[in-house]
Amino acid sequence: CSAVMRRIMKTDFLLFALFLSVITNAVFFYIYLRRPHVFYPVQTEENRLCVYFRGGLGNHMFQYASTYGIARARNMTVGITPASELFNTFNISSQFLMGKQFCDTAEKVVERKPCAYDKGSVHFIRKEKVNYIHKSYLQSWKYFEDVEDEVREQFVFMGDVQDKAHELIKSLTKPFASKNLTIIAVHIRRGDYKNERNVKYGYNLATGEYLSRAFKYFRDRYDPIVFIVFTNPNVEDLKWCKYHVNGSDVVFAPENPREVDMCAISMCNHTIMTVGSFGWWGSFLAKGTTIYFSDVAQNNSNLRKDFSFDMSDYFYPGWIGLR
Ligand SMILES: *[C@@H]1O[C@H](CO)[C@@H](O)[C@H](O)[C@H]1NC(C)=O
Ligand SMILES: *[C@@H]1O[C@H](CO)[C@@H](O)[C@H](O)[C@H]1NC(C)=O
Ligand SMILES: *[C@@H]1O[C@H](CO)[C@@H](O)[C@H](O)[C@H]1NC(C)=O
Ligand SMILES: *[C@@H]1O[C@H](CO)[C@@H](O)[C@H](O)[C@H]1NC(C)=O
Ligand SMILES: *[C@@H]1O[C@H](CO)[C@@H](O)[C@H](O)[C@H]1NC(C)=O
Ligand SMILES: CC(=O)N[C@H]1CO[C@H](CO)[C@@H](O)[C@@H]1O
Repeated sequence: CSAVMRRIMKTDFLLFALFLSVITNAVFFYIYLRRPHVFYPVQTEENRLCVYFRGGLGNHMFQYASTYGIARARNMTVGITPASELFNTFNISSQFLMGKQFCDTAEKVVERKPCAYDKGSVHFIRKEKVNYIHKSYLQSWKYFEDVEDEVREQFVFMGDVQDKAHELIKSLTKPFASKNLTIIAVHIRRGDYKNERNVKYGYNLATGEYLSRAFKYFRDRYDPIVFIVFTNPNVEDLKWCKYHVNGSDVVFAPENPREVDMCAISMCNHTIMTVGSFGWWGSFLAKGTTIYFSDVAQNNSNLRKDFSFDMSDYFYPGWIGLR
């Protein structure tokens, strides 16, 4: 009887040891996933300013460009983890890529206003040999004003994206084939900006009147001309656009990946934008004349407070505001 007992106890002990080792491994694996720096020394990458990516492609571009500008101003090196669609859109140098653990353990910096320039976002108190992460939107051209050429050099679209965008423009403008055609990209964003929460926050949508004024601006100056309209492919927005934008000089771009749309916009001669950072960057990269909707935020709204008093930190110098 006691021999049987002993055998049972031995089996139990083995099972228990196995159980303990599984639990211990699981705990370490969990810590490894959540807090990888526990297993790595942090000191090997110093004075990095990490980019915190959130939002859509346009947001990511502001976050990257501004953090890059701030890092250059503070003698830091930008740090990025490859968790952004920027890397299948642009041929950005991999020299800034680093392990996730460095940015996960970095000290946080935050901005005061997401659509305005703030000195404190650049000249934050910085300890030597410490990595920082800018958890901000940083939507102002002033953050990368001094390194604009470097930013443009990095925002060069991948070869395959360029090919698709080129094909798209070629096919859309074919019926207009004529010498010296001026091509205007029109980016109309409505979709998410229409929802109750955004309207309450203070977002205004571009109106049909704004679009007619913007179209007129270019029609008065260029001939022959063609407008290529880029918009959300949902039924309601398309219907709105087709009602408010008309003429034999207007074509609608079919649905394409976002990076192809932005590349195509950047290849046009001039741009008309409505709201949002996607149109902002398409216009910035196109380097032509840009007409923007100046009434983007309701007066006295929370959104209006996100901008500087005249919104000039946000809209690029030389762009023409209409409403
Ligand atoms: C910038 O950083 C480099 C290396 O981290 C250092 O050698 C250099 O002295 C710094 N320059 C300034 C102006 O702080
Ligand atoms: C990225 O840029 C490098 C250097 O300019 C070039 O050799 C490479 O072909 C580019 N890659 C793509 C995918 O366009
Ligand atoms: C081509 O268009 C540009 C811009 O509208 C204009 O300045 C130029 O005179 C035109 N050239 C010809 C040959 O028509
Ligand atoms: C429009 O842009 C294309 C590509 O950059 C350029 O080749 C063409 O000359 C421009 N057309 C006009 C009328 O400015
Ligand atoms: C909002 O404020 C601007 C500038 O102060 C003014 O021009 C505009 O008329 C105002 N809009 C409304 C709807 O009150
Ligand atoms: C942008 C544009 O040209 N819109 C016009 C579409 O057609 C209506 C009705 O003819 C005009 O009122 C808009 O100005």
